[in-house]
Amino acid sequence: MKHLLAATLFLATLLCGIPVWGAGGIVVMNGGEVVLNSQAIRMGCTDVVVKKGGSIDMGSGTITQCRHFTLNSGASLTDATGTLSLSGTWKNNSSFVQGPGSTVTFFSGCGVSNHVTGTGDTDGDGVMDYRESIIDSNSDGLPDFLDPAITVANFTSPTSVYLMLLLD
Ligand SMILES: [Ca+2]
Ligand SMILES: [Ca+2]
Repeated sequence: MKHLLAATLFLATLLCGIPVWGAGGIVVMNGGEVVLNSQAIRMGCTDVVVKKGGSIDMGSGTITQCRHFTLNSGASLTDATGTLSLSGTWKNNSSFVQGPGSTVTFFSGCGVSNHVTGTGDTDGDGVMDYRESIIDSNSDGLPDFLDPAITVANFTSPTSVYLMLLLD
């Protein structure tokens, strides 16, 4: 059954050009769309990448066991009440802002560490994700990049490091 599903997806990919779904994870290309509705996808420690012009509509679905999750510039994510669980890097370079109904959580595993980067502003507080990082400054369980209550940048600019070295 798994082989049949994989073959079907591969054929669909060839015919439609979207999405690419295989051993390396899911890549949603320009013009591609993944609609989860209420479905659950277990990624098995592979990555999800949404490229410019691609989109994922989470609906009430779940994506679990994801390693890295990337939204390129111009990518689209509709989170609705969806749930995403990842162990590696959240990279949002798109205009995606998380809505009130969805959940993004991190777990340990897949041989990688939890990390946040990208110039997007996932919590919509005006501070880019890579500046807020995964630190939970107010210890409420939400990392700063998902916590609109925290607008403090945790990023140390290279200039500051350089000055510290000079003063040392
Ligand atoms: Ca932010
Ligand atoms: Ca927090």
